Amino acid sequence: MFGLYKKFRDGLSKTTRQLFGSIGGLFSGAKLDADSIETLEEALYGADFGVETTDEIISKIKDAFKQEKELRSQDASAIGSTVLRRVLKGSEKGLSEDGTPTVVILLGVNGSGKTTTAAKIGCKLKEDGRNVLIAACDTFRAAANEQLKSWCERLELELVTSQHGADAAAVAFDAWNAARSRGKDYLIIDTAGRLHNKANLIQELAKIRRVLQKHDPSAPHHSILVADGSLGSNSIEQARVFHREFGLTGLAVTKLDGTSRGGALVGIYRELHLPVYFLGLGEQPEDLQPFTVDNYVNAIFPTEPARAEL
Ligand SMILES: Nc1nc2c(ncn2[C@@H]2O[C@H](COP(=O)(O)OP(=O)(O)OP(=O)(O)O)[C@@H](O)[C@H]2O)c(=O)[nH]1
Ligand SMILES: [Mg+2]
Repeated sequence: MFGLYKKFRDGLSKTTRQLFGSIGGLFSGAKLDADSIETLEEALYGADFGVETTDEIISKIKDAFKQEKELRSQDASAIGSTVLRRVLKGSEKGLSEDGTPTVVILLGVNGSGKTTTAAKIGCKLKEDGRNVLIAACDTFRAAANEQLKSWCERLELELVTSQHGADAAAVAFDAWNAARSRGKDYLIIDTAGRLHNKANLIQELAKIRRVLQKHDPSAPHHSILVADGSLGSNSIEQARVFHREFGLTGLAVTKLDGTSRGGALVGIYRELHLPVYFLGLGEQPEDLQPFTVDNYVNAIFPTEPARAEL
């Protein structure tokens, strides 16, 4: 379990450094003063935790500071941890088996990590003993099929390929049939991030959903927005649009290893109540990890030196 936590800690270390690096480190014993509390406030904004959560954390730190002048950065971390745990209550979500097959569709803007996340999720499910079929429904980008194919070869996953320019919904329809007839537990659908324009993309996604529902009215069972974590507050806007247009069941937040803005999922959860399935903490298959509040909060606001090691 500690190994898994280490992945979160390493993957989110840029965010934690952003928060505590500017106020003298986390377990250095440095005392907080009005200036360092202000610096921490700016850092929380900078890490995209959002106004409400930042205000809550900072006002609790200020209250504690008034009562006890000896406040240290680890006390601030403990306060951050308590607030974040409360805010994120209920935000974990897994890929429950809800259909035969369970249909998982990955959506998101260009470059957010959909294709690699589809392969990584497939790999995870396979390791858990599930039968998985992946469908290449990004028929717009010329190289998309090849990219997914090479991932699936590497991870030994079954794939339904598509021709460049084919009707993505028809590919999804056939892929569902293939998954059903081959007795697959999960069908994972990769989609395009960009078409000629946004309206086209939304229409194509809606059509994919319609044809899947001809097979199974309850599909897709998991509609996951793959959001690039380094885009910070932009990802909130993406979540709003995709949720309004498609109806999401949750998020996978990628590329957290490359950013100090690891807080955006908190704002998305607060506003849209969209839970989080996975975090992307690096480029390797094992760097995609199921989201847990414990690991996320402990990595960002460590409360014991053994957990920090930064
Ligand atoms: N460092 C890091 N890189 C990631 C992560 N997730 C995805 N990437 C990289 O992001 C890049 C884009 O990923 P793709 O999976 O191709 O993104 P996409 O959403 O399918 O892109 P389009 O098909 O063009 O819309 C690739 O180089 C991935 O390796 C992550 O968690 N960490
Ligand atoms: Mg792709």
